[in-house]
Amino acid sequence: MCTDNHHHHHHDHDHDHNHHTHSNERIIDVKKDILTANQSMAERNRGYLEAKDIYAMNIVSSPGSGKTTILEQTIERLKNKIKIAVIEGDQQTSNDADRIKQTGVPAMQINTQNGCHLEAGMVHEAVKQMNLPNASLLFIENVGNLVCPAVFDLGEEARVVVVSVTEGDDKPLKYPYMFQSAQICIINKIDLVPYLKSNLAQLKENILTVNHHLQIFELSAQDGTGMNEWCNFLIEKIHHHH
Ligand SMILES: Nc1nc2c(ncn2[C@@H]2O[C@H](COP(=O)(O)OP(=O)(O)OP(=O)(O)O)[C@@H](O)[C@H]2O)c(=O)[nH]1
Ligand SMILES: [Mg+2]
Repeated sequence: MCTDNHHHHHHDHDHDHNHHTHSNERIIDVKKDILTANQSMAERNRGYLEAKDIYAMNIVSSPGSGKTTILEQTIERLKNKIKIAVIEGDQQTSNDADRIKQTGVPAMQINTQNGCHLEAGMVHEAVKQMNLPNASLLFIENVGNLVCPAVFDLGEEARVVVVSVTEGDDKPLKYPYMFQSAQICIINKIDLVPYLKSNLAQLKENILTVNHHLQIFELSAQDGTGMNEWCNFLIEKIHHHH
């Protein structure tokens, strides 16, 4: 189920009371209910996480931009300094949770089946089952999708949008809602910039055009470029948070 929270409230009643109009209105009402229910569950998650002093990050991107690789590399560098756990969202397979477990930190896979995003209720169930330690860092890797996860709050403290340089520098302009809903942006795979026509400066300009508040990190999760800066930022965040 995908939806967006724009254009829901004011319908033009142009006296076109045919069947088509009615069923569309019903769909819009159902979508609004889903988002309202999600939002209240997200607030419950937020309260739970806050009480346990858990800093939760919702990692969103299109498929294959490198979310799991970034998490693997981040965990290797931070696991001896911070308590970390991961919730993995994908339509099918436990591949990503299995990859994270290799690093030695707890991971739980959520399969959304035909769903294209995680919802707060799914995270609620996972968090309860995982019995997370106090004062820890929780990464939630969302389903690879640059559209739907933008409107589903999971109760996270920060949202991180990952965009890799191979996706083309126009992606922030074409999918602005995701970039507008995030506070942090990771540009990944910068090791590939020399092989591409797309332009890193243009990508950054487009990111800031849609959301000039975004804090940008340039990474190569493959060769480690930028990882120190990213990890220092996380350590700082966690210490500030406690
Ligand atoms: N060259 C290069 N390849 C990378 C980098 N980061 C990830 N990759 C590769 O990109 C591919 C996808 O990486 P994943 O970490 O699985 O991406 P993901 O965003 O978790 O993918 P989904 O969960 O399926 O959406 C893999 O083949 C990685 O090895 C990078 O910084 N540079
Ligand atoms: Mg992944």
